[in-house]
Amino acid sequence: MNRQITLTSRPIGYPKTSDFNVVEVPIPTPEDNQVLIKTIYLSVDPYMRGRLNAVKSYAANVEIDEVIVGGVIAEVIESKHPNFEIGDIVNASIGWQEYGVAGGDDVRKIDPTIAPISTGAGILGMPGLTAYFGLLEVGQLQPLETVFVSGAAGAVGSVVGQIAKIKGCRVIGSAGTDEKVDYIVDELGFDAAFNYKHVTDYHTELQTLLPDGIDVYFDNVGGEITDAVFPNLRINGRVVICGQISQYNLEKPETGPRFLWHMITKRARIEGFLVFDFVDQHPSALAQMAEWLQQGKLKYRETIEEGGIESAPAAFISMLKGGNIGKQLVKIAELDT
Ligand code: NAP
Ligand code: FER
Repeated sequence: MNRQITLTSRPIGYPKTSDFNVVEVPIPTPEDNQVLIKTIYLSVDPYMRGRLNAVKSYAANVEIDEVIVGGVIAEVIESKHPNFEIGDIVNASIGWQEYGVAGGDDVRKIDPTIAPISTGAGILGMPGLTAYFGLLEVGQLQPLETVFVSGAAGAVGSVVGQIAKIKGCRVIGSAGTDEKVDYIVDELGFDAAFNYKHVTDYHTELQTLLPDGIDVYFDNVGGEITDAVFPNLRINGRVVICGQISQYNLEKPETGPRFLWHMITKRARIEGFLVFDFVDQHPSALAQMAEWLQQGKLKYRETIEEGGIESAPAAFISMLKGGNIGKQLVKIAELDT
């Protein structure tokens, strides 16, 4: 049998485990040009919170009793596609379930000799690519510039800071625990960091850590931290809107200070993006990231919930509340081969 996690009720505020249900269905059968895959790791990501709302966006929302959307790292256990064999490791979007079928064109093969396969959902997957394109393409980062990244100890933010260091930049980050702050400074080489739950005056903190201002702000969180960036931008500063996680679980939208005046005087630019905008360049970026990883220039951590498919809702909620360092995953099964 195949166990799946479905949506029982649309969350109000932070999701609760009772918003989800575990159901059992037969394992599906692949048709021509499809593969049957067995989930090894499930990825839980902030964007899934938006999919649980009734509001439709560029991607369809999850309906009540539907399987929760999401990416997995999986093993091919039956193939009706010429390019895949039993035992191949792939990245696919079958959602929160133990088994699924996918078209051969909709899955990406993972090379298990480069790094542990779990990295295909993290540093060598969607979050790593988000960091890469957000910083280098949207942010147009130049050598010797100064970077501030919020959400700096997470899957995306931890990679942003390290790429900025590879490019010879000064980088500071914010994160929600002292352990995370120590990790990004001591292990990842950030120049400085602060715990946003202990600091109250973000404006003064940013001024102290980057007295000459910020060239690129990589925004993962939004809210008050982001408000404090605008007065601290340098001339021609860039604000990259990657995520706004501080807003995802609010029951009532926030209105912040109106700081866009600073965009005028700083001739600054603000731009949002989606990692999928750069899909044509994903293969070359992944090759670059793999090289940096193998050279020891990029490091990563993962927070792995070992409780199987039933524990996916709890792992998701924990990630939304900051329980993870680096990429949050759920281990679903062992490899067969
Ligand atoms: P992540 O950072 O690994 O995990 C989420 C983190 O958000 C938590 O660990 C928590 O860390 C932090 N957080 C939660 N509530 C917060 C709040 N109120 N204020 C500040 N921080 C808060 O997740 P990720 O996968 O790397 O994603 C990071 C951001 O990038 C998210 O906003 C996500 O939506 C966005 N994203 C965008 C794209 C795109 O294509 N644009 C793609 C992937 C991800 P603390 O302990 O530090 O609070
Ligand atoms: C994300 C946040 C938001 C993300 C995608 C979105 C892939 C898109 C949201 C929408 O279209 O409503 O982290 O990651």
